Amino acid sequence: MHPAQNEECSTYGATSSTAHRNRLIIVANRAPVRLSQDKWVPAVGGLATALLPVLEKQSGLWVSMAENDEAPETQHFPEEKPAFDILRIQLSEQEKADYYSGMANQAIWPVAHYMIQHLQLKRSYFETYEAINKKFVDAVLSGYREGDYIWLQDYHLMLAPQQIRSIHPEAKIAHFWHIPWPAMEVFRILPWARELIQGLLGSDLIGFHIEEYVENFLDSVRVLLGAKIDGNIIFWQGREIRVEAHPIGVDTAYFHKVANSTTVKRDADLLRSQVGTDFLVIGIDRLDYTKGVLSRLLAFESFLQQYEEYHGRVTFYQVATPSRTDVGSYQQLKREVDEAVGRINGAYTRGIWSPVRYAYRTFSQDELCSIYRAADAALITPLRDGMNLVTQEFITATDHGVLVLSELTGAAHILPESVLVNPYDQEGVMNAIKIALELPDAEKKERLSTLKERVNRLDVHTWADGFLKSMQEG
Ligand code: GDG
Repeated sequence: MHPAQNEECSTYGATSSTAHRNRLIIVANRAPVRLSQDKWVPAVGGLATALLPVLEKQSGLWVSMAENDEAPETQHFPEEKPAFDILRIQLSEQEKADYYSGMANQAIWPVAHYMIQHLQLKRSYFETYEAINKKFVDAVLSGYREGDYIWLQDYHLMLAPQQIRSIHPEAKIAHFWHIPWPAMEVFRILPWARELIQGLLGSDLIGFHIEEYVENFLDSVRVLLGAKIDGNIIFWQGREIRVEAHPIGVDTAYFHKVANSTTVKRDADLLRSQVGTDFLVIGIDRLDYTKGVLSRLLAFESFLQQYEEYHGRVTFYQVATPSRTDVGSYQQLKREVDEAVGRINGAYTRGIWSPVRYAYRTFSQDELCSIYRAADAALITPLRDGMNLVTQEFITATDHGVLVLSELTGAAHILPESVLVNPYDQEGVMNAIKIALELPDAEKKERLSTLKERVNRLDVHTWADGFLKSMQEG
C-alpha cells in the first residue's frame, strides 16, 4: 500500500476528518484561489467556479503549480470551514521556462492550433515536462486514497495519467483537454507525439469539447499507436479507455446577474456615451496569436476602406489581455497589434472620432460585462480555439448584440446561429461586420434568443456534473 493510502499517514488534516469515499483530486496547472486583500477567494474563471463547489461537497485535493514564492505549499480551503486541500508544487525559473513556456506553450499549444510557424522544439522541454508531470503526480499520490477520482486538466499534464497508472493500476483517472486536438498529421509533427498520447491513455476517460476533436484524437491513436478502436472506446494494454465530447459552458447565472446589475448597466451606458458613435463593435481576447486579433484589425481596416458611409459611425473596441509575455512570438504580436492600431487611427481619425479604441490590460469581470452589454456586435474570430468562452459570456450578457464568430472554434459547433466567418478570409470578415451592423431587428432578436437557449443549456456546472457522472459510471 502506498503510504498516503493510509489515512493516519496523510499530511493533509483538513480532509481526513471529513473523509468519505469517492473524494475528488483535481490536477490543474493553476490553483483555484487567489489572494484578494489578504484573503484567499475563488479564482476568476470557469474551472474554479465549476469545481470548487464539487470539491467542497466531496472533499479531496486540488494540485497545482505555485504561482509565486509567497503562495503556500499546502492550504486548507475555505479558510473558515476547510473542506479540501490545495497543494502547490514549487518550480524553479528554469523548470517553468522549459515545462510551461517551452513544452506546453511553444510546442504543444502551436501544434494543437495548427500554427506550426510558432513551434519551438528542444529536447530539454520534453525532459523537463516529463519530470514536472512526475512532480504533480508525487503531490497527487501524497494525498491519494484508494477509491478517489483523479481528474487532470489540459495540455500541461499529458504524461501524468500514465505515470499515476504505473504506480496505481486500480486508480480512477480522467483527463479533460481544453484546446483543439488537431488532425493526426499535424499532431505527429511533435517528435514526442507517441509518448504524449500514451501518457494520456493512462486515463479511463478522456474528454474534449466537440466530436471533431474526439475523431482527430482517435485517428491519432489508431495511426500512431496502432491501437484497436471500437466506436469511442480505445483498447490499449488490456484496458478500455473512453473518449467523449463534453462541451464546456460558462457560469450563466453569474454572468446574467452581473450583466443586469445597476452598476454594470450604468457603466455600459457611460461607455456608449463616451464612444459616441451609432455602433460599437468589440473584441475581447488574451493577446494570443491563436485569437486572430491582428487579422481582425486588418479586416476592420478593410471595412473602413470599403465603406466610407460608416466613417464616424462605428467604433471597434479591442480589449487585449496580456498573456505569456515572456514568449518571443507574443511580444512580436504585441508590436504588430500596436502598429496596426496606430496605423488605422492615424489614417482614419477625424474630429473627435477615432475608429479603434484599444486597451492592453486585465479588466475586472464587471468591466468586461459592461463592455459586452454596451456592444452592438462582438467580433470573435480566432484562427483556432478549443471552445472560446467569451462568445458565451457575450451571449449571456447582451440584450441586443450580434455575434460574428470564427467557424474554426469549438463554439461555432455549438452556436450556429451566429454570423459565421472563416477568420483567414479578410474580405469575408469585412463583409460580416457589415452584415452584423445591418441585420434587421427581428432577425437579430430571433438569433439571439436561440443562442441564449443554447448557452443556458451548456453551463459550466452542467459540464462538470456531466463529466463527473461519466467518470463515475465508467
Ligand atoms: C482555454 C481554451 C477554452 C479574458 N480577458 C480577461 C478575462 N478573460 C476571460 C474571459 C474568458 C476567459 O478569460 C478566456 O477564455 P477563452 O475560452 O476565450 O480562452 P482561453 O483562455 O484560451 O481558454 C479555450 C477554454 O480553455 C475553456 O475550456 O474555451 O478554447 O483555449 O472567461 O472572460 N477575464 C478577466 N479580465 C480580463 O481582462 N477578469
